[in-house]
Amino acid sequence: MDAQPKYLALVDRLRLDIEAMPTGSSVPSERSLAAEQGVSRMTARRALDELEREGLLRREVGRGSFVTRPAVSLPLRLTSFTEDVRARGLVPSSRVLRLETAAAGTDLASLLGIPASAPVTRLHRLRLADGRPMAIERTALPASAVPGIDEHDLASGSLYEILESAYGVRFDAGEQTIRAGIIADADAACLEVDAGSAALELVRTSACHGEVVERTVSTYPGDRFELSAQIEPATARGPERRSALRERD
Ligand code: 16G
Repeated sequence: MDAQPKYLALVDRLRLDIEAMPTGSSVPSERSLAAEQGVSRMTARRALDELEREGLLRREVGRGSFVTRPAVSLPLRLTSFTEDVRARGLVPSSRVLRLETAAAGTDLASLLGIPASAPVTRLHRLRLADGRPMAIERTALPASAVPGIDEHDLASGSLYEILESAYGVRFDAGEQTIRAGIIADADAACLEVDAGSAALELVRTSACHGEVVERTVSTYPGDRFELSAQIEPATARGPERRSALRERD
């Protein structure tokens, strides 16, 4: 007996194809899928139903099916920019745009869970991969958690590696929000995109032993990046699958 129903094997194959296709491309119809893949139309239909449920395709009556991307708030792994870029076989680097320590102020204080008068280190970096600008990251760190952070080499080093080796901070919890934005005038030249163009903003708050140590807003050019996630049936149990920010085709 097959361990996996036929339509699920087809879903796995199609998911890989669809993930490699640009948004809006057309997906083969039930009938051509059945013929191409040597399965029944019922199996092809169930596979398309499942992909639609996962948010990977949209069906339009009378027109066919088209590739979409799921637009939801996603659980992500607490990996660093450095790790993500290295995993793609590229060389990460940074340019420090701003580094200063000053009072948090009310908004940041409430996000970090500290008094408004408490000092916060603000670190703004242009992040590059193989010398190409990828994102601007604006990080705020409660200064009391990272005394002397500005003495570290933040231009060539990884913040997460420094936090771990020098301060014993290894993030064990975090929250991430993904939102649309606009590239500000001040960021346009650095990112080599037009001011006012679309941005993808990832806002991450990371904590270690219940204490927030980082809040970072990462601004990526919206026309070059997309967020892709492995998704599972609502009934799935076990560890979360991965999500990844990747360059668009
Ligand atoms: C990632 C994190 C960011 C963190 C940075 C550290 C996201 C959305 N954000 O970009 O919060 O500050 O990594 O990178 O993934 P680093 O260790 O390379 O300096």
